Amino acid sequence: MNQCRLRNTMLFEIPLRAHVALKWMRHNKAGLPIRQLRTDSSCKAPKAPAKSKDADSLLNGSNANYIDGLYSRWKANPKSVDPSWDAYFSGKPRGASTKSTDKRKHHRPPIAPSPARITTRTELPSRNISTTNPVSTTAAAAPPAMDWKYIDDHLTVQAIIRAYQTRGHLAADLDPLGIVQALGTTSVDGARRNATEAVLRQHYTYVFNDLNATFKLPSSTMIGGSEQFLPLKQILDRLERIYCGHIGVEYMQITSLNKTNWIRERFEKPDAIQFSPDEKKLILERLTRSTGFENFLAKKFSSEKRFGLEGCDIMIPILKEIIDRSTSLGVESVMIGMAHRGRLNVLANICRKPIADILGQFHGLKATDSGSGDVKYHLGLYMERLNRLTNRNVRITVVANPSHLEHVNPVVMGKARAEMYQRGDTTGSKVLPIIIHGDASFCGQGVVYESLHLSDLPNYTTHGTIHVVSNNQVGFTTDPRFSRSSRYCTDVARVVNAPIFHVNSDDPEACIHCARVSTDYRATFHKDVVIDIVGYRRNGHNEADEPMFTQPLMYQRISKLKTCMVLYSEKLIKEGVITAADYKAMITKYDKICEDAWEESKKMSTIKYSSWIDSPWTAFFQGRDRLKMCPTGVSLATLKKIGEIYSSPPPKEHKFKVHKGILRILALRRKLVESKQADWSLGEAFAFGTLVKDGIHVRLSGQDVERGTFSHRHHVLHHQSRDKVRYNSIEHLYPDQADYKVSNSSLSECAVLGFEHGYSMANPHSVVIWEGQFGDFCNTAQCIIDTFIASGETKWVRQSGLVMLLPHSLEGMGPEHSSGRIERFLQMSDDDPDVFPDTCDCDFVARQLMEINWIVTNLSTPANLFHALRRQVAMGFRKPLINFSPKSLLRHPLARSPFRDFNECSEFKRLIPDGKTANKPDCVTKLIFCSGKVYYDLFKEREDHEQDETVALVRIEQLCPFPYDLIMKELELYESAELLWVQEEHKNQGAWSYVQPRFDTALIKKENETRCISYVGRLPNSAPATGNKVQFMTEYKAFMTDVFGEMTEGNKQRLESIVKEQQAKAKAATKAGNEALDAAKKRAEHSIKEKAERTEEKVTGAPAKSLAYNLKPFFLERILEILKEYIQMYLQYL
Ligand SMILES: Cc1ncc(C[n+]2csc(CCOP(=O)(O)OP(=O)(O)O)c2C)c(N)n1
Repeated sequence: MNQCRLRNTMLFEIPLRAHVALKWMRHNKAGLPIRQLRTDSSCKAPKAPAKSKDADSLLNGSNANYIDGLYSRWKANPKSVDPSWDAYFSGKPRGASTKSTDKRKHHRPPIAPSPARITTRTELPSRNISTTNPVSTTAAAAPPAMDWKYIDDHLTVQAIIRAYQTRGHLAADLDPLGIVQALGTTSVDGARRNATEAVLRQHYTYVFNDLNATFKLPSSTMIGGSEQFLPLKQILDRLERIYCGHIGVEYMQITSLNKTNWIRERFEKPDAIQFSPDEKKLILERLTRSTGFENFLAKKFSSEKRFGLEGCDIMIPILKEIIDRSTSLGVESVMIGMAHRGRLNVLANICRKPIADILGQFHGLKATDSGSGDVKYHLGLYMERLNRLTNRNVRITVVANPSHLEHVNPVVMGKARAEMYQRGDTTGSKVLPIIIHGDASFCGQGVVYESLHLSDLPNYTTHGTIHVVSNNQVGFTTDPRFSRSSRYCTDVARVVNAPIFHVNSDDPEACIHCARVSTDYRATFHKDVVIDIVGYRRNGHNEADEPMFTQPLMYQRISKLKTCMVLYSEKLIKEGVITAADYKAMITKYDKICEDAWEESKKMSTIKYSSWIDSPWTAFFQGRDRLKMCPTGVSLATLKKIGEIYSSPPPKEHKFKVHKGILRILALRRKLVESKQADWSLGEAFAFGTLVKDGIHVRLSGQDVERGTFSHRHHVLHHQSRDKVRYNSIEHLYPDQADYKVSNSSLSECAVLGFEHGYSMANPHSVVIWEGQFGDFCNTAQCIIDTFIASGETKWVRQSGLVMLLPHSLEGMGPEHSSGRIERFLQMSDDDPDVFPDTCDCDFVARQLMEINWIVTNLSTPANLFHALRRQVAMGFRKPLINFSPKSLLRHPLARSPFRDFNECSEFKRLIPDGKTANKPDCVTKLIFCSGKVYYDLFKEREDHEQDETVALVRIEQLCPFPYDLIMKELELYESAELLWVQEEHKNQGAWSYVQPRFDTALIKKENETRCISYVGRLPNSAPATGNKVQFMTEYKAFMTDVFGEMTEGNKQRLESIVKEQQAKAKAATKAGNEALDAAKKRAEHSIKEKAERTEEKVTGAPAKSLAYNLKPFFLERILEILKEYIQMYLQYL
């Protein structure tokens, strides 16, 4: 093909007549032009154009190809070709008869001198410009019809090729039921073809007059293999076979030419799909296992739910092929996510879980370990095994999943990503995620779209996931036409430019070819790819369902269909690849394996949930005392070192231009470090810094987390004049530290939280944190919270130390920026409110944490955040931590912790007693329990109400598990005080409904106790908060009055005078600032003027006004900024 192109280029400057001469020379076989024009094996000469009988026609043989090229060039730019060709193509008459009206007759341009005679440009034929006006062109001057047709025909053939490539899949024979499209309904050339005019989009009939006409194949197709020219019939036949056969190749939406060419090659090249007899036998063998397994289960448990794969049995050989091929390409770990359909088959035939163990799940046996377990088609699995074909070890994981379809997708991706991180696999060549989807759920569930959007993000990519759709053309009882608006169930994958291979499940070889191409595509381009196995569901949704109720016609057809295994065995027998006896032997062999397993399973009397675990963490648990907690405090030197780096701009050698505002923040941080105080940001940084110092990988992900929604974090600094240059001080604390990865995520809660949950499952020696923008938005990830985080350990005996940070507090920001819904998390906590635990147990704290499903905290100090985060890896087990983070507290002057609260003697405080009242408990008349930010409101109001000695404020930092032991101490200390629970959340929200019964349990436990706890706070409401500021303040005042009573007159006056004093101070500060500003302005102006005059006079000797005028705004601006900062700081400290 290239040779032909070269030839055209080389001939390009030869004028028309010279070309005629060249044609003659070709017959004489002499010189360079002869070689260029000679037909060789790789570039066969085409036949003459269909209707031309004229042996001398310019448009026959290889000339046509040459003229094709010339014509294209001319079309783009008429001046790029020799003027004689210009005249020819534009139909300008030059000596030829202008009277000819015979459109079929070739219009020959005038004979020019032979190339040997053309020596100078002046000898070229002159152009007759006067007759070229297109409007006045007579019929005789019109382009010769025969030539135009030839060109048009070529262009048409090219368009047909393109149409097949782009839309051929629409007419592919994909449906084994034959319901979706009827075959050969329309033909474009009289032959039976699938590609209807609707696919080709045009009436191309005129080109089909002669199917033997030969056409030059464009470079955009590979259907010719090494051939450059093909007769039209062959072109159509090949295109039909490739694009409208059993595979629908949907790839032309991909924007990368490299990728489309790569795919084209894998489907278009002649003999692209080839299988040796051994390979065919292997496919049949695997099909036999797949079908045999379902048949066996159907025989033994006819009405038991198993969500059989029948109708899509080819999925097992497809998965096998992907795994074999990937393993041979270097993959060491395969991570599978899938729903119910065919899951048991995957466990048996892909993971090779002993069939007896699977059958044991049907026997209804008692479990010997704790947890509530899950149905058999949700369980996870982890197997290390030798791949016999590649002789390599491969780890196969099937991630446990809930019924909630598709929600396992991001979990699988996150787990795969984490495993890649652990293995140092930066390209995804060692870890392969495979996600199996149902057709209805793939297009119906939003999480699919959200997860696909993670596929190419730098901190979330798995470097390609292979998606396999088990498309049985029905979702439970709903037909696709009622369940989706897109043509294909896979259309959602087009958004990430994934190639999609639709394939008829009854053609095993086509299916395996798609598996091969998909595996190689992922290995080559590290991108997502989709295989859509179009099959059917032989039974109802589950084995007890009657499908004829809702899909009668479909099921009448299905009942007449032979299984794929039978069809393929017949094919192979016919081809002579196997004999009928071989086939029978295959079936018998697998049947025996199942029967033996059945006998084995009968011996089982119990089952173990823990033998169905997808992340066993064996090394982590081995020899570990789970109740032993490591200390979380650190040395002062460590704090100082981290604090110093965290509060410094990037070192000078980085030449990093930092934003002025950031420099101010760093300076404030530095002051805090110097005064040995930590605000929220420092507390968090101390946690991350000390964790990475200890070799613990920390990952913080969520929307805008790099800066922090409330602009308090600023972990990633951005160079102010260079794009993509960033600096993160926590990455540069210690030379041998672990990785700290902070990453802004896509705007998704569900997929990102799922992803991080999956990430946390891979390695217990990491702290993985997801932060919600506002806690309110975590409910769009409710499914992940409910089905994975809250209950994952109980159902699947596997642990996760994921941390969720949910900004929460009522601050007048409206109903949807106020609540992380504490009540929901507490309601899902699995401790019994009526059982008082054994608080005398010396391991009480650790045991309580170990036995709960998750930890819920509402912290009020930076030091407690530090200890809580560090405790996540100090525990001998892993537990999810749900922490409700502050908003205004991030900068609250009281919400600071001294460094001593982080030191080696310090630890996490589950409850913070009142330091003020503890010495004189007898004076206390009210004991207030609260949690989170409301403490600071209460603290201020208590002061304002002058009740510092009579009201005790106790903060419950860890709501769940409930700190019974510490609560008891408080109850005992303030024995005669009234008990109140005060919260800012509405009564039906917040922690009240969780703490109330637990307080009751504690009070019942206490001897001679007659008190009970009362609620003070907002009234019940369906919304989490009001959106009206006035109402917000009214509510606030009302509930504070409920706590502390009306203020006395004296108090009111005292407060008013304090407020007035503060206002006066602020006014004075502003005035002083303004005066200072004016004075500075004047001084600056004066000095600038003087300086400028001196400079300009020195330089030019000219009057200095202009320079001073230019410098003035710059200096003034700077001075103004400094003063503003000064005033702001002053006001802040007032
Ligand atoms: C999120 C969610 N909604 C509804 C269901 C109930 N449900 C279970 S299977 C199913 C049909 C799924 O169809 P499809 O995705 O095509 O998979 P198939 O069962 O046909 O293999 C439905 C609606 C569910 N499990 N999860």
